[in-house]
Amino acid sequence: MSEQLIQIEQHGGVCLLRLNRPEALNAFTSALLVQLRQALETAANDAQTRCVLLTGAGRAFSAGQDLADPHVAPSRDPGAAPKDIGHMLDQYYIPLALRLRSMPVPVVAAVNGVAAGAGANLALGCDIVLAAEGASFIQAFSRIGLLPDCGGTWLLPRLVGRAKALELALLGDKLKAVDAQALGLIARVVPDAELQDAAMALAQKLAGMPTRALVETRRAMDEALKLDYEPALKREAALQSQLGFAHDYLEGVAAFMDKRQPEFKDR
Ligand code: T3D
Repeated sequence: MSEQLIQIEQHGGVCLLRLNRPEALNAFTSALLVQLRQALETAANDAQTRCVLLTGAGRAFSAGQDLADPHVAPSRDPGAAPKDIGHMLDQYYIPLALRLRSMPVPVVAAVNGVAAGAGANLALGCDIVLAAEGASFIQAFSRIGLLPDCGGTWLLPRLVGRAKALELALLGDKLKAVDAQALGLIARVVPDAELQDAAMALAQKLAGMPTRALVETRRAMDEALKLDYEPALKREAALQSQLGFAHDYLEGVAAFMDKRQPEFKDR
């Protein structure tokens, strides 16, 4: 049987996915990337799952691409043909980044330690990012002669503006979680010992909310980034129109009027 590189736990409506190569700071091998993609696909197709929570085992979230992986690491043999990193991105990382961004449920990242390179940017692509006080973010790419991938060039300027994005990307310095929050790169920071409980409480809260409305909110915001004001207003109206015909809107209003807790069902 192949090694379990993603631990999967179901907690009610929350599917917890834990990157599980702690001895290598959860660095991504192709096997880990495949298992993560499969786990996300399973969660996406599981009607019980209403929120995904992504975290790392051990002291790191992820150190990014495994630089010891012979499939991607440059060979030291002077006669060896160079490897095409773009191919690795096309094959593994782009589908993964797109899958995370298009999940039919909200995705929370609980960054438990260092998140470097692809590890940082896959976390930053999640819907809500929580980090432990001791966690950090490193755009490690420039340190090894690369540029930020896994959405880094798209996400960073949008999250923190061009000036800070370029500073983070060019220098590749370690950014503490509190500083990441102050910049607007991540949503929340909690004491180390409280991260897992805080992240699970947040994920459970999201799991009890109207999933479809949450996912359409993500979609509307991502689309609005590419639109002018008026087209964005019209796009909101089109998506709102669909939500207005769905069960959860009727239920939300009825529960409000009846002064009871709503039971949301749409996904
Ligand atoms: O290549 C492609 O396909 C393109 C895709 C690129 C995407 C990317 O992610 S590029 C960026 C790759 N990541 C990095 O460059 C980060 C490299 N790691 C570090 O800079 C540091 O390890 C950390 C800052 C993340 C943590 O530092 P520290 O001091 O807490 O831990 P450490 O001692 O450096 O690492 C602990 C172990 O994990 C160590 O192994 P050992 O000596 O105990 O046997 C170290 O070699 C290993 N490790 C850490 N990061 C990686 C790694 N092994 C393989 N790949 C890694 N990325």
